[in-house]
Amino acid sequence: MAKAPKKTASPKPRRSASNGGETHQTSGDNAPATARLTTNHGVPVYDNQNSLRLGVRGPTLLEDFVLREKIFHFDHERIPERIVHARGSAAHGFFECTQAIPELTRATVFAKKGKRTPVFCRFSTVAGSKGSKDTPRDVRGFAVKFYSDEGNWDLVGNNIPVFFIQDAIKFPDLVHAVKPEADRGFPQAASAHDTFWDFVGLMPETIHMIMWVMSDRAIPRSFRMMEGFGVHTFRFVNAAGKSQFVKFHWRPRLGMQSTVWDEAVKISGADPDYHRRDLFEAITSGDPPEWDLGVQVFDQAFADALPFDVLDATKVIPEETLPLKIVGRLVLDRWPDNFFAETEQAAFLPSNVIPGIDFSDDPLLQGRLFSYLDTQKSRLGTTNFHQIPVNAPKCPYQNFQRDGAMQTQIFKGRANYEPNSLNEAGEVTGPRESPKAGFATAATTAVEDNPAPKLRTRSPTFADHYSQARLFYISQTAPEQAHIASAIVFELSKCELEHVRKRVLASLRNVDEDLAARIAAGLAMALPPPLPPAMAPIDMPPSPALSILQKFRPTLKGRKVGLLFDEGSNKADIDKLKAAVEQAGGTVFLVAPKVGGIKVDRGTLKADGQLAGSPSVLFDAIAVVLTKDAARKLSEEACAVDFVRDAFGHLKAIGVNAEARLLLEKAGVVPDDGVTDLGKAFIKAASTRFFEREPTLRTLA
Ligand code: HDE
Repeated sequence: MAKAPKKTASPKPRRSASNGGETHQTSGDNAPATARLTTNHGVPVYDNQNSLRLGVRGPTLLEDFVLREKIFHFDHERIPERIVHARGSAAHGFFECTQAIPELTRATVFAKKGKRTPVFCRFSTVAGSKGSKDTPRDVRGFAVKFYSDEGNWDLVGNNIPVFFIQDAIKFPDLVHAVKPEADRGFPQAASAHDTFWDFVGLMPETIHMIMWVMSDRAIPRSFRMMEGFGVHTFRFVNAAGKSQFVKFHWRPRLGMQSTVWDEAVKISGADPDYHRRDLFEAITSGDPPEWDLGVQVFDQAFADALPFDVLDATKVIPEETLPLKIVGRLVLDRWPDNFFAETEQAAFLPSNVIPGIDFSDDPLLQGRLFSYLDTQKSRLGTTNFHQIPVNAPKCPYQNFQRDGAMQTQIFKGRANYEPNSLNEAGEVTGPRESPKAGFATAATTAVEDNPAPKLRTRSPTFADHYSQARLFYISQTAPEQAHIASAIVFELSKCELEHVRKRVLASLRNVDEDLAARIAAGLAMALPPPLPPAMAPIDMPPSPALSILQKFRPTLKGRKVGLLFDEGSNKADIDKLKAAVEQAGGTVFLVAPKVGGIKVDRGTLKADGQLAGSPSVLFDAIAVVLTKDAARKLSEEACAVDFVRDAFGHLKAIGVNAEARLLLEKAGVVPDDGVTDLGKAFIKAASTRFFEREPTLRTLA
């Protein structure tokens, strides 16, 4: 029998004596070379605690190459953050084709039912810096890199299907307007300020996206509970070269869920990494999030019959007009090994398409095709960023591009040009073009067939700015409309310039008179005359698919219950509840005033989190299991009272044993359908939120 290979893991570091009492961990005399600390050039390091100095207390010597290399590398650890979408979290996984569509596209990703393609997916906020909170009101990026066997395809989308602007030339203005104001450097990760709303009022094309961003879609509960969209119209091209238009939609299997505004604000203090942690926990606990990929495929005749231009990224094609065809699923099941190397260095490029996928002439998309390649040079510092493992294709790739900073490939031979005939001398000759297998731009109308002048102009087919904003608003339920109105009141209330507020109000009158009136009332302002629209809006039948609540199916799957207990709590009740929640697909997080172990009625129970550090905003529902004494004691503790009051205020279910009701009274909870005992009723209640409670709690616009 073959001997088991020797373990090469580092032996336990040993502590050695030190002169100044500093801690030394050493690899041991017989340690394998892999256990030794070395410089970046492989020289074993003798002491990692002290720099080289003249005498015991003298000056440090310039010759200390160990110190200089370590500090040099550290000094340059940061790279420029992304100019937008700086804050992000990512995971590896796979895309599985669930319905082959070779008649629509030759993209091998969709070639065969069951075919799996590895992916890397990064979610992000847009406006905030890399270290900003996870839960501002903002659009979320939803970027997927498919490592296909014919190259990388990057679907660099958002969780909102439309965009603020129609032409790439306005992007720097939009981003300047939303980022912290230039003179004062605030607000961070927030659109609630003058410059953003100034831009909005002056650019009516933003108004449809504004409706979405002011809706609860912009304060998602989790990345796992967000939809995703390719936004632009793209093209599918099949093997015969036939091309059609396509729009891409990601649908979360857990359903779409959001927070409420007050909750999102408080989460950002309690856990600025809320979404990152949520994704990390789901993946590392073996509960990988999944999405279905739906496509809307249509031809030119269909596009021509629509009342808007499919090249205009501020428009959706309602699902009721063109239903989604589900063609695959995305599973994110592996957290990156190293955040910087993978998540931070990931470079997505909308220009990364593969045979079978092509662009439309959407002027926003066309601008993006330039921008992303360009930005990688300043962010990652080299044209060779594609060689970083997270960016490198997983299929073979070779060409005659050479050299450049940080070249890691060692090319053999002298064939660095083409055509060459070096093969005739028996030398390596290099790769060649593939007329059949290669990416060929879809044969759409050639310019020669359709002579057009060069123009710097906007198509009149882009002029309807309001119809779809109106469609979005009328498709929402009453609580969702109230949230949109209240969000706009909140944001405009943060604007100091009155004329900015007024112009936005004037624009909103074209969306919906009732909405504008509610916002004016919320601001205590008079309604100005409507802004003259470039094109009079048309009314369309509501599209329930645009609403979160109309699609919501109650579920405990992927949701977290915070269970508060204290000394003497009934362990059997806690165990029973935990089992019931887990059986329904949820998880329980135990909260107590102290974490080390608390005496309950039978034994000791350790909490997962301390009460002061685990407010109820971090959970989807709460349960409270207390003795009468503990309830009395906690009624005097602000964090315990807030735990209950916030859960109630954020429309969450509260399960409670009889003895703990005292705490609820102290928190001003008026029991309703969402306040239950610890039995089955709680499991049902914890699977949803209680929006009907809201009007009793706060004045919404
Ligand atoms: Fe981006 N965008 N964008 N964007 N975008 C970037 O690329 C840009 C737009 C989106 O997780 C940058 O590598 C321009 C629409 C995502 O790494 C930059 C325009 C949509 C991400 C850039 C747009 C997006 C970015 C910054 C107007 C939704 C993060 C760093 C034409 C469909 C990807 C980088 C990741 C990132 C430019 C508009 C989504 C500067 C010029 C529309 C998800 O190149």
